[in-house]
Amino acid sequence: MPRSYRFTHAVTRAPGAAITLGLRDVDTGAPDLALFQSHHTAYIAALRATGARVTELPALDEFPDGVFVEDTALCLPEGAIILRPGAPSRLGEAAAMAPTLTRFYGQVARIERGFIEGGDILVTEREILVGRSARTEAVGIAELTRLVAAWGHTVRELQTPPGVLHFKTDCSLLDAETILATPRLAASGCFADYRVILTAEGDEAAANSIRFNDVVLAPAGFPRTAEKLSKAGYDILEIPNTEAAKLDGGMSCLSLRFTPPGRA
Ligand code: CIR
Repeated sequence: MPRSYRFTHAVTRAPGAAITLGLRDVDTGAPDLALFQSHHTAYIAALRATGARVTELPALDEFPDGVFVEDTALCLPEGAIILRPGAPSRLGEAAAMAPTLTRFYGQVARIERGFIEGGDILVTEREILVGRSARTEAVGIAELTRLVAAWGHTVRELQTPPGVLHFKTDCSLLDAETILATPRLAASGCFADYRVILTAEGDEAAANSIRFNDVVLAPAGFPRTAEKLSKAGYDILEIPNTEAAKLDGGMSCLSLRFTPPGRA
């Protein structure tokens, strides 16, 4: 059973009124809360349709980007690690996630030094790829490497392309051997040992998709990339993402995906 994309559980956090204040690289207007909520509901329904048991956490007024739970923790089969987001306004989100993961894992490990966000971490079947970025630095990656080594995982440190928020803004795992990537990230050669499917021209924003059990959740609005994936044999579920996209968020950011120990 591939542990890098077969999961029993997911955790999400509702978008709250503060979402209009969320971080963004380029301001294309504030997200509309009601529309964001309806997209989020569709996203959760899609996760449930894959067989996930979804824990829906309430919005946190003090954290405008709290809906992007992926950045707060890394969940592996052996344990969960509370991360240290590099955006100062997001640091406290990680501590807020700890009680929920403690419930599933019994105890959790923590990054104590440096910064590292979940969006920069791609777990494949054989390794953990981490991109250095404006949010993820060497000290944080070294901390992660030490913690996961105890569980038998190896970390490969890479570079998130300049100007790109997170490593996974530009790539996703499709199966044990296959990665969906933008041409600009694939050109770095970092996926030389994998089969790579490139996003269609102009579809960079489709690269952040997620494989969860038998389906790939992909942002709606990128028919050419969706068709490439369908032709390659993947079962695609398209989820509207216009509001999260205004805050540089996509499919992976909106959930933590895992199988608690003892349930594999
Ligand atoms: C941020 O800038 O932190 C949020 N507005 C978006 C976070 C997206 N998270 C992710 O890609 N894992």
